[in-house]
Amino acid sequence: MEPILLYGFPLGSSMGLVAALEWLGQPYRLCRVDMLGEMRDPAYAQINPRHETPACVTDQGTVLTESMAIAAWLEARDTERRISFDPLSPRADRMHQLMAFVNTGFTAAFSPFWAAMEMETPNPTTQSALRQWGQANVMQRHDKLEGLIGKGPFLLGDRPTLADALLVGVARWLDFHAVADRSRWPKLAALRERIEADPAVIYAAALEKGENRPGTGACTGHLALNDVIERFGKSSE
Ligand SMILES: N[C@@H](CCC(=O)N[C@@H](CS)C(=O)NCC(=O)O)C(=O)O
Repeated sequence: MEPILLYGFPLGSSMGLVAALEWLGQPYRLCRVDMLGEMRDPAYAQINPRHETPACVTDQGTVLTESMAIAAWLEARDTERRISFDPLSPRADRMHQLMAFVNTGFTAAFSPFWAAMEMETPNPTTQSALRQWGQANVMQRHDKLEGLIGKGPFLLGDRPTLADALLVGVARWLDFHAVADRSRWPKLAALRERIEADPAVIYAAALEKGENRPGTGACTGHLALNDVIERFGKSSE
């Protein structure tokens, strides 16, 4: 069977993995998950007991969670090296390094903003402290990423890879939380503009918003979350 990527909306980090599947060009299916609703239902624990997206149902019908694990699964199947590099090459090492940076400190820096926004009983003092903490962290992680960006048009040279895919879903949180103007980091701003203008990213962002756009044709359709849970979910991990 074709793998199924469960991607979250609104503004999920998983949007970049949808773009990566388009770049990969192998048949896949999608399942759209409302992160503010159905992802919090007890039934979703059968897919991911941590109630997070992304998740992937592999071609073997097993559920794989965590962006890095899903990216590694895609990389292993990227025999034409469209979104990755020879695993024994220095460029593969560099790609993993950038992916790890994006998936850990860079992504985590935004957590206080999400926590402030999603407080069940909003407390302005706590929210302000969280935002202040988040602001310092996001700025610092952006400074570090700016320093890591090379001269090529994308993170690893002249074509987008899994590293760009992980970045594009998360980087836009800077604008959403109005942390700072993206022009403060010129290399990152130019990189984001390039990735965001990529047809696969435009396609993935449109799907996330519930719009229908033609992609490469690699996506053979969407499945309803209930069906995915029923067929592939398990009662405990
Ligand atoms: N470590 C996980 C984190 C995934 C993650 O944080 N996903 C967010 C959406 S981008 C989420 O599901 N958050 C839970 C929520 O919004 O309640 C991974 O890399 O896949």
